[in-house]
Amino acid sequence: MLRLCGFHVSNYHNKVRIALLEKGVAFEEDANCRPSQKDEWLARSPLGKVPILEVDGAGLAESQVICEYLEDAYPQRPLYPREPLARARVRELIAVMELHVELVARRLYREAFFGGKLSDETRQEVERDLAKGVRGFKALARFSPYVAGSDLTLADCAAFVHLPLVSLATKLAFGRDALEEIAPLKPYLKMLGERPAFARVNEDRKAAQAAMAAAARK
Ligand SMILES: N[C@@H](CCC(=O)N[C@@H](CS)C(=O)NCC(=O)O)C(=O)O
Repeated sequence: MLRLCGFHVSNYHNKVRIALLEKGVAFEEDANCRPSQKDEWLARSPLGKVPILEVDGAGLAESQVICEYLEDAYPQRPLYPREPLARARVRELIAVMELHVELVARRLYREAFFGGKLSDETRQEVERDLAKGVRGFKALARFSPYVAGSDLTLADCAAFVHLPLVSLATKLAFGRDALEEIAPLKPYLKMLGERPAFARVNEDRKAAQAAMAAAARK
C-alpha cells in the first residue's frame, strides 16, 4: 500500500499527488505531516523534508525519486514518453525547473511569505541565478500544448506546482514576476488547471493555505 505523507501547501507534495491522481494509482494520504528536524520525523524522512511516500510502511524521500518509482512500479497511464531521448527531455525540463528556477526562488520565500529580510547580496544573487534558470526554461519549454510537447508528462505536474509559486515570490520580493516574459505560461497553466487531478490539488492547496493564514491570525 502507498501512503503519501506531507501537506497540501507543499509544492513538492502536490507534484507527487498530481502524478498519483493522473496515473490512477490508489493511495492513502496523511496531509498532516510537516517538515521537521525532530528525531521522530527524521526517522521517516532522511532530511526532515516533505513529501515522503510510504511503500508498505517504509518511507521513500525526494519527489523526483518517488515519481520515477511510480513510473517503474505502475506503468499504466505513463507520465513519460517511450523513446529514451524524449524521456531525457522531460527530465531535463524538470531538472531546470527544480534546480535552477524553484530552488533559486526558494531563497526568497522567507522574505516573500514569512516576513523575513534578505541581504542585498542574497537578493542580487537570486536575481542573477534566476535569470539564468528562467532563460534555460524558456529555451526548453514547448507549450505545444504541454510543456514537453504533445503529451502530458511529469514535467507538467512539476510546472503546475512550482511556477506559480516562483511568480508570486518574485512579485512580492522584487515587485516583478520573473516569469512574466514567458507569454504562453499563463494560458498553459490555466489549461492544466482544468484537468480534474490538477484542479483538485489546486483547490486543496487553496483551502490549506486559507486554514494556515487563519491559524496564524489567531
Ligand atoms: N528535493 C525535495 C524538496 C522537498 C522540499 O523542499 N520540501 C519542502 C516543503 S515544500 C520542505 O520540506 N522544506 C523543509 C526543509 O527544507 O527543511 C523533493 O523534491 O522532495
